[in-house]
Amino acid sequence: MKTFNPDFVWGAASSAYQVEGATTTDGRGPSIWDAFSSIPGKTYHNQNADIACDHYNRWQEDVAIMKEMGLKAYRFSISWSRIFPTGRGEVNEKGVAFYNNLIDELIKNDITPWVTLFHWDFPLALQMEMDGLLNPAIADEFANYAKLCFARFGDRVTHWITLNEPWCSAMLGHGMGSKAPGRVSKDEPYIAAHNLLRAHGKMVDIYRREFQPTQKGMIGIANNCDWREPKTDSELDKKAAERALEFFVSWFADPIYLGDYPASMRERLGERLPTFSDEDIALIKNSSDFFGLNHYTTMLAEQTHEGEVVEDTIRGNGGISEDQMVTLSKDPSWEQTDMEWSIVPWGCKKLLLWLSERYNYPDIYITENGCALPDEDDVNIAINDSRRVDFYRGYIDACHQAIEAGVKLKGYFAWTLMDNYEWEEGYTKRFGLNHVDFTTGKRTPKQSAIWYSTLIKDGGF
Ligand code: GBH
Repeated sequence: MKTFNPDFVWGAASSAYQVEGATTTDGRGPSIWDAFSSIPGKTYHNQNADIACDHYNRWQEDVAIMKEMGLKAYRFSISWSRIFPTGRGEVNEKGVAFYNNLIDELIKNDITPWVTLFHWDFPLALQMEMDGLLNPAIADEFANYAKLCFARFGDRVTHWITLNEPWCSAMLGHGMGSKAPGRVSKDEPYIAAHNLLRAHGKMVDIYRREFQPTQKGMIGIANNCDWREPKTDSELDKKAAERALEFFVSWFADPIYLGDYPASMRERLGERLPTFSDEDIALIKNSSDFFGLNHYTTMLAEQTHEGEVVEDTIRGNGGISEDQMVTLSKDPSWEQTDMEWSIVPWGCKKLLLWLSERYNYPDIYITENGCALPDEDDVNIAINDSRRVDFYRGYIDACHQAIEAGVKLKGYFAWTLMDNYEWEEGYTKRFGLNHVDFTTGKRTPKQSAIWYSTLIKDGGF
């Protein structure tokens, strides 16, 4: 049997907009995702998250499901515009009450809340009034919102994640336009990312100065990164894979762990990459108590050949491909999920080792890992999800191997607790350990949920 340390944190994750629904209930203000999903053609069949999993009304039942599964931790996010309907100003006490109830119920059931402050559902008012992430002044609005959350929830919440996947907000929200706010640009991703890092620095600074000394919690960021394997043994391809990882995760992690953007980005982007002021970097450097990693897949990376037309796909190339001169591809033998993401557990192990070496062996938590599988609208197919069990067994085994090789991996959160609103894919992509019937709201455990509970109970598999 492969056993894990008894303190290892086994959890599941979700995010506010994907599960809560009740988008106009109890004074919640609109977010950019309400606006984006209301524009024809932006999401699958124009689906929105007005109801989603109706978690806003079913939270007690959902905590009971977590308890039944034996989860030690639940990662969820707070909807900023539930707390501040216009992004700032007056607090919406009903929104605060919802999270207070959820937090209390989790604690009552011995489930540790891990709270993400921002998982993409940016307040629409601040988008319109301030141009959102493109405005440097937005960092102070993040700090103001975070401060309220620390003040109201920090007596019980001791695990904070400032931002979920800033790479996605920057590249998919401001580069490719596939996610809200739907902007298409080659330069804005670098500006949005810069302001997100500044916002992260300010949120952490407030926590460390005003709350951490008494609340004794920990705070970090959740970055996403897929592994990049050199396509051949050539030096050029090895460097291309390295560069692809730098443009992906080091873009955010180097400023935090090493104090500046990677040299490869500065070299290739020049002035298109903003520069940190001394004041900014003083707040950003060393601003994570742990390394949060969302990991889903692996791609092959090769140096883009001279004269080759670089295909202009931001998503498929983990960024703006011509900025990196990296061409990505898949090994045809790799099994695919319903997202067409390849299942490559050894890529997870390699990435954990790569991050550990580059950032001097920080404590790492996998804050998301999971897969969508086809045909699961049908509950009878969904509950026989042996392929998802295989997926989790493979990736958790890779985590075990990484730990044996010296990686300080301290926890793992499955994505996701239950099927939910998969952003622009609507309800077609199901990542849940539990099936949700979106007509009735009924939850049904899949085989993977049962397998995961057994793993948690046994402390290994
Ligand atoms: C996460 O993002 C989100 O945090 C979560 O809200 C979401 O529901 C979940 O994942 C599932 O999508 O096309 O081969 O280049 C996932 C981030 C970034 C992971 C892009 C896969 C593309 C791989 N994703 N990446 S590829």
